[in-house]
Amino acid sequence: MKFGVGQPFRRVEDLRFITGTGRFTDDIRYEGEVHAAVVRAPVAHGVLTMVDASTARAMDGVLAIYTAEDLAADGIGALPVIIVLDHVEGGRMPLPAHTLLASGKIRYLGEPVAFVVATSARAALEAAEAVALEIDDLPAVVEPATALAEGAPLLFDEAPGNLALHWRLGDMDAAEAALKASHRVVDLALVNNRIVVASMEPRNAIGLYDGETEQFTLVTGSQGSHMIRDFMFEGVFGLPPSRLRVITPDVGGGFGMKAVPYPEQGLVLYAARKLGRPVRWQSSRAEAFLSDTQGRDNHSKARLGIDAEGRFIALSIETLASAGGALSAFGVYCPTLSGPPMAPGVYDIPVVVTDVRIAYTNNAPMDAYRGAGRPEAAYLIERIVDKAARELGLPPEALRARNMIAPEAMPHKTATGVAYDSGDFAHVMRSALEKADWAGFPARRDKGLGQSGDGLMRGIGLGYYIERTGVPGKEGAMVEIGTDGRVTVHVGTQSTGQGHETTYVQMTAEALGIDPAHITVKTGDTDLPIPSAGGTVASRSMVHGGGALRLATGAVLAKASEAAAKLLEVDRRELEFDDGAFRVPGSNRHISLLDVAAKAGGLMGVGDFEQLAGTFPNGAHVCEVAVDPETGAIRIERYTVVDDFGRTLNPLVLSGQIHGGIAQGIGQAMLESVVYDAESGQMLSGSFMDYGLPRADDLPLFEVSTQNTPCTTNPLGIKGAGEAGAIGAPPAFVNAVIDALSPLGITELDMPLTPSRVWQAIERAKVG
Ligand code: SMO
Repeated sequence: MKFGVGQPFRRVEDLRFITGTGRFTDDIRYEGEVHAAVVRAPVAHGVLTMVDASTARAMDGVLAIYTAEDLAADGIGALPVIIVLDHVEGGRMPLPAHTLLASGKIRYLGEPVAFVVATSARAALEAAEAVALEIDDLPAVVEPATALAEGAPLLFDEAPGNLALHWRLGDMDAAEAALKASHRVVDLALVNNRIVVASMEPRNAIGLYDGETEQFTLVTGSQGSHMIRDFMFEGVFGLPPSRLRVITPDVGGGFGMKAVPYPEQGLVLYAARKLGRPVRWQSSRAEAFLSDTQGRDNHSKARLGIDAEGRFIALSIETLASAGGALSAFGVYCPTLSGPPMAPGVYDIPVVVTDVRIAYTNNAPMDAYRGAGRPEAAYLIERIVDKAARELGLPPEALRARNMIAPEAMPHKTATGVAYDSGDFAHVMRSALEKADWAGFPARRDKGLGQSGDGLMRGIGLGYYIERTGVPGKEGAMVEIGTDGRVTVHVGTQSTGQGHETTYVQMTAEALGIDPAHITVKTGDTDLPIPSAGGTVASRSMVHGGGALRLATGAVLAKASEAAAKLLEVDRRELEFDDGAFRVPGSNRHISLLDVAAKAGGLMGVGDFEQLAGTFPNGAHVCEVAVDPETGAIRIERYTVVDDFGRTLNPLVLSGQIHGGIAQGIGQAMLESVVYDAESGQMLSGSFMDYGLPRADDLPLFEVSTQNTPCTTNPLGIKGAGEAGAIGAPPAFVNAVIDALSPLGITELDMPLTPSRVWQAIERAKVG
């Protein structure tokens, strides 16, 4: 089989990952390096009256202890806020400074207060524990509704009423009028639960400073070295980006959480400059629970207006969301620019409005988590459509089919202003229903019933998602062919486990007709010779990076064909390129690309790509569950997905992405929940003993396939696939469980559907 695009080649990076020879930040050592530990706030809300480091400073091995005062004296600024929006009433949202260390006030549990550097990690930790904090406790608010309530304790003076942002997309009056004119209005209240990101590799950072050149280097696990560089120097150090090099080696999971800058990255650089030594910080799992950005936490009330023919005519959503106790870089992005535009999903709904209030709350800062706003949108529309079908007495697939945007209507501009370019939603849904044997489900449901039944309550659920990926932006790539026949591909996207090396190697091998074993992918370094780099977020890597690589291989071939024409003494237009060689048709004259490169002293081509519009992957998830009414435990018996990704580069890598996404989506829907004590703001779910991540035996085998409709806004025809699994899974799972429990009259249940929550709902339903 020829190695090329579309084929299920095994991941080239896995040999090093499964043999323990990957190179993560923690595998990198620098001579003379020292270790840092963070002193973190032990309370969620309080006035910080004193930081006493005198005992700690005198401890063995301690080199320095820095507080907010030290940073201020050295002119160190705050972390940048990238998404800044206006209130719907007018006026810019407040921008309270996200400083590297707390000063004056504590606003969330685990907030960094002081930074300890010592000769060993152990000495740093012990000294951190000896730093005494004096804090006058304040009552905490951990839910957006309580934070926004009259008289709630105030987090930031700049944000009256704890309101981070009041934002709206659409016209409330128009929606009210349309709802009033509706034949029927379906209501739904739901909570999209707050979850931790739980990357396998926790965050880390090593800071280096060269006193002679005054250059900084930051080694850190991130979703893009270039973006972290730009963030760090915008505000924090007040220096041009050229003064900082960021290196990101292998990374074990990011999911949005590692796309943003963190205090510790600035602190290791600061300490490295102060001490003239490399400074290393490595997060523990306990710190990750407290200080990594968390995801979701949307509390929504929605109404869907339907006409007498079962057509959707209006959707109105009111959401409360939280920003946490510090404003993260994209902190307000998910519930505003990202989620609400996707509120109508794959349905033609003429009037749509989303009104959102984002509150400052005494808990971890909020930011992107796999899907970043689109999972919230998909969950809401797919839950309310399912509820509507039940109320109307229609099969859920029939109500969906009746309202889906037709392929003939593409491109389609939604009421929320998003231009879907392509897709055949009804076809994809039918395909998924067939593969899932939807029609045969009633017989399977009956296995639970009667004398000989197993007593389990079975249900089947459908979730159709659409998301916007690869949002407009630039990306660069460079391809170099050495005189030794080695090909090096430089890209600015960052794999955190997705298998980018495989797909980029596959694309390059096909374009250049070169043995994949001769191709190396280089990424994760701001010194790479590429024109631009946006990192890996919003499922953009293949859309943008693939686009850039296509241009770069084209550029290298253009140069090579010129050189080949000279070597073969023919006009360049006469040459054909096939299977790695330039040939003169009708003769046996030819020269391989590698020979051309060797004779030309090496070749290189640069790709400077701009994606002008979004891509719209979409698909249907079908989930089948069995609920044990005695215990509330849920077993997933069958799981089927059909996706439209435009074009499949590598089906093996692709299904790996979908599997992982489903696991995260089901994790959120079935088990995961960050719980803060409502009064103290202490975290009650601060370890994997208390926070349920899904394990392999919680999940079934997934049946995953594609029905692709090429994307028209991307030259490769692809639609981003990285986040999709996590978007379709929660509604499919919850709809299945509610279907199972519907004989008891249960129509709403909030994630996570843990055994205790399900059991309680069953018991309540029995009584009620
Ligand atoms: S949640 Mo992603 O890295 O846009």
